[in-house]
Amino acid sequence: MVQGGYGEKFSDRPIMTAQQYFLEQQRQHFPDASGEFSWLLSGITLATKMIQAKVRRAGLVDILGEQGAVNVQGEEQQKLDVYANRALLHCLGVRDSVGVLASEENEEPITVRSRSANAKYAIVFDPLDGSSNIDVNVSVGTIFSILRRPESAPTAADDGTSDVLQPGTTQVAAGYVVYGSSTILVYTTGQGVHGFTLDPSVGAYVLSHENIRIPERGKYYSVNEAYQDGFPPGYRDYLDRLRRKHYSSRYIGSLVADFHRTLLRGGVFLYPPTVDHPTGKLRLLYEANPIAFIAEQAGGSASNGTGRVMESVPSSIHQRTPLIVGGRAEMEEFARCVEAP
Ligand code: P6P
Repeated sequence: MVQGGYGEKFSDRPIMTAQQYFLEQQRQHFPDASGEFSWLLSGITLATKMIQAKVRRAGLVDILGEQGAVNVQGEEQQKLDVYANRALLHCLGVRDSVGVLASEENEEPITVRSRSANAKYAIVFDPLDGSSNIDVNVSVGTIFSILRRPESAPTAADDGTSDVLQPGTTQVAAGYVVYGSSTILVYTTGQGVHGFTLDPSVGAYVLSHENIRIPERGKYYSVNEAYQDGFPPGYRDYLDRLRRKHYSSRYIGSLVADFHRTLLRGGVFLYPPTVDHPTGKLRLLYEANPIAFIAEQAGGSASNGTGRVMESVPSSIHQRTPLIVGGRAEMEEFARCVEAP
């Protein structure tokens, strides 16, 4: 057995980087593809490597604290938010296959190319979700969703909005990067869910979690219990049932971190309607839909409280939604408690 450079024994399987895996998947499932999609995904891996380098040094350089500006959400922009947004806009904007970019940090979408033959894709992203946790060293994340631009000719006033206002069922790919104890990229193109851990010593994302499946039943529920009194009755009944089944509670307050644990360990994450956010707090296009696509591809499901969240037809880019996402058993119980008429 060859002694591995990681001080462990190499398995017979070669070390597979994310770039190799993208190409392998493309050869296997899209043999006629031109490689432009894999090239597009490499824009995300590059940008997130740049972001993680800043996140890892946030305490050492003057990048902590607030930028002073206020973003479209009315939230104090953390300096890392601004950096992360610029990194993604730059790295994706130079990919010829990208036509439109829409970010949580920008009020309107940015059309980087007209609907030329090449600029087929629109990408929606949250550059640094959970950024209010940055200064206290809690995991944060980048979330992205890739859509194919409609074939129809754009209207004269088209500002890219029609490219991105599509239901989650039309996503061609989705994923997130969680900047935690390690930096992990999790993505799907509809061919299962796969995870890659960044090896900073070589600067490559290496396949570490192939074909992730969310456990049929977990032992955690994840919700901000401070808002419980404002949840609709069915939600309170649902949570009581889980408690009676001896579920434990885990809540980080960073969507990517809370979902990543749910994906790997099972259970359920909820952000229900609350008094302050009667239509939910999380964003449909660049938080709920990509997370839902991954959950469904991993054998779980995701609801907006009345049905499949990916079937929601968006009416605005920064639209909010309730999100309940988890393993089969927890989501069937939720459907009985809340969705059932
Ligand atoms: P609350 C972070 O600000 C975020 O957008 C998500 O990452 C997270 O799940 C949610 O808000 C936490 O919200 O109201 O529980 O602090």
